[in-house]
Amino acid sequence: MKIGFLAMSGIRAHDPKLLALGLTLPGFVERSKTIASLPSLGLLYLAACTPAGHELTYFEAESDGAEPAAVYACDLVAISTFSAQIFEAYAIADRLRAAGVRVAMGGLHVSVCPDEALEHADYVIVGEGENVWPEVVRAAEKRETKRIFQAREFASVDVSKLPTPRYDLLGDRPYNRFTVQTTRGCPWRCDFCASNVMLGQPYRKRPAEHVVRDIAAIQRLRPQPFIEFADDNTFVDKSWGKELCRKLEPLHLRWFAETDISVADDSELLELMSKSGCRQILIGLESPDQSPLEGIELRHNFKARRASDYRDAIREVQSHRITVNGCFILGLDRHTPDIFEQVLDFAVDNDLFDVQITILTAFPGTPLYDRLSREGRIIEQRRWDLCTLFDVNFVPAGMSPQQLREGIYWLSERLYGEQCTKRRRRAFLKAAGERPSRQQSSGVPPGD
Ligand code: B12
Repeated sequence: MKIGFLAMSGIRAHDPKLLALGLTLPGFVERSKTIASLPSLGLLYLAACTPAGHELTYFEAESDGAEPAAVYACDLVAISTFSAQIFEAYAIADRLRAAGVRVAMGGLHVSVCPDEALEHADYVIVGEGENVWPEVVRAAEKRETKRIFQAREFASVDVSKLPTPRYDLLGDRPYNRFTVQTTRGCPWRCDFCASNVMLGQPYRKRPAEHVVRDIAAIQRLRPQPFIEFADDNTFVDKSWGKELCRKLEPLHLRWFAETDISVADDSELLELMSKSGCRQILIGLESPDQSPLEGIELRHNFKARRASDYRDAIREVQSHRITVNGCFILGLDRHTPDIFEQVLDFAVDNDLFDVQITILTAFPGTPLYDRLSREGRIIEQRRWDLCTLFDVNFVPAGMSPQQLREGIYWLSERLYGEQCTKRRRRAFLKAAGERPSRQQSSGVPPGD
């Protein structure tokens, strides 16, 4: 069969004012460009797990939700989508099926809404795809009827046996970064986190040599790639993290990872990260002070316990020539309209190199979604297209939806304006020894 792998690309946001701001503020625009064009790692894994004897092609739908014409030549198309573009993905699936192409859909959204997806696809896959996908291909070959495949009915995915994703299928598309996974999962089950819905699984680490093997496959395509570790929390296990960094060092990479504040506890790890090419870590700080963080995790209360360390931790990480991208979620239950100014002050006072502000979002399948639904606080039910992190679709506890919107406009204009961006970065660039001709482009981590 001809099998197509179709990723939904681009960043989504509906709020017109925020979109307009995004088009004008330098920090915002650069960051969006950097991340908007990452390939779908999930699909590259599926391609690697496809039984032999099929012709495989990787496609991307455009940001306007249009599919490339060539995808209609496929017998089977695997679509991967998050919630924000699910309706665009369903429309594509409908068009493909009307043209006689069989469609399989998987990923985080359809894993929690499989019945909804089955109205648009022949095969819907719930959970991690690697061990299920060969069975889906066989079903499509035999033209079996529509059905839902549950990953839990197959062997669970052993991350120490994952194949190298089929990066070769990406051809010479102009990606500015490539994703590699080193771990799956996160021990801190935050109630808003949409990744957790996939994970009845514990936190899993891949063997460091397999990560190196996968990066070598990327380097065969692009000699000097910028690697984005597509993990939820890379450095939970510090000694494994050190082993990974030691193995990365000879590769002369530049890389980015998402992790938690505890990396700052281990200066040996930070030094190894820096030496092996770590340019930036993204940390979900969520709120500058402890109180709004109380209870946001289902267990551990990690972030609330560590909030008082945030300032020192940022300084410590950035002193190792690694920039911090501090993420804040606006609209947490204990946030009042003061929060916008608090975030601005925190970012400036602590020289945060990059800052990501997003709106609290109730993704389907999350404990947050259930709670807000129960409390009657979801404004429009099943508006998955508003799950962009930039649109308000709930009634905050400490302000009105309009105050939340206005607050994020106010904060975006200040945080991402040229003056403030320069000011936040000044200390890092100075400490980095005035060497940053490559580092000064706004919004992009040094070296990018
Ligand atoms: C890297 C990343 C991105 C990248 C790349 C996205 C891409 N094209 O794949 C970029 C920066 C572009 C991005 C953008 C966005 N992201 Co993002 N991103 C991630 C991150 C950190 C890792 C994703 C990843 O590579 N995972 C590794 C792969 C191997 O896992 P996977 O994709 O889930 O695939 C597995 C299974 O889901 C399944 N599967 C997936 N698809 C299919 C299809 C078939 C047919 C089958 C059989 C199986 C299958 O099998 C795969 C292998 O096991 C996640 C966090 C996370 N842990 O998922 C957030 C995350 C996916 N992003 C999220 C969001 C909200 C967004 C945005 C909507 C934000 C915005 N405002 O635009 C955008 C839009 C996404 C887009 N247009 O593609 C949310 C999604 C929640 C949701 N339910 O929608 C997440 C979960 C973050 C979070 N914790 O909230 N993102």
